[in-house]
Amino acid sequence: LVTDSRLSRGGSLHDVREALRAGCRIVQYREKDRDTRTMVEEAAAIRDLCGERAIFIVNDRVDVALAVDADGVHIGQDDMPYMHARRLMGAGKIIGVTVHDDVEAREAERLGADYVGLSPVFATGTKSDAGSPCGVGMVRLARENVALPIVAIGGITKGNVAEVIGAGADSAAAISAVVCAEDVFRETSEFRKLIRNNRRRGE
Ligand code: TZP
Ligand code: MG
Repeated sequence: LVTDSRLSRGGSLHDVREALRAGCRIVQYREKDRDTRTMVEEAAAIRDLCGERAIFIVNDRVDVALAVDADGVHIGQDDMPYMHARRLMGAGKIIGVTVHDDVEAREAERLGADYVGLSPVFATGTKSDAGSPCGVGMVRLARENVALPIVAIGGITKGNVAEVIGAGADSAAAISAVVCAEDVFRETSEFRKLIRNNRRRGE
């Protein structure tokens, strides 16, 4: 689950609670127009909800991730460069990097990233500067090129998640498909089932 209070119906804390109850294992706190104090307060609350049950990642903000002792941070190609983020976060924390193709994925792996977020796989209205969709073919190509976990993001729905996982993504991140749903618990449960049932086995 990636949070988005602008799209959420019941608020991000509600979304996280429901998603965790349905078995979501990774939560990313993503807010684009919050002041820093609010971000730290919300991130701390979500970190507490995640506890030992789920990995907690903060989007963009290394300072917020450090302030609340999150498990990691997610950085885009225009965010803090990987090496600086690593120096600040330390060796024990998770750093995920957004990539748009196999070349960027290989570079993220070379630098030492812990996972890549391949983005956007499909068209999305949630992130205006996401760029053009790379498609399921790029999931396959990235899979052939990196051993790192690949998280697919961008326009992921229950209708396409099986194909994305089947193409080699290790997991999928959804915003609108989950937080805009009437029942976040049910939606997350259904996503979980689709992901579990379509993982490539033994690869
Ligand atoms: N990064 C790449 S696409 C995207 C982000 C944060 C938005 C994904 O949102 P949705 O609603 O799941 O398409
Ligand atoms: Mg970013």
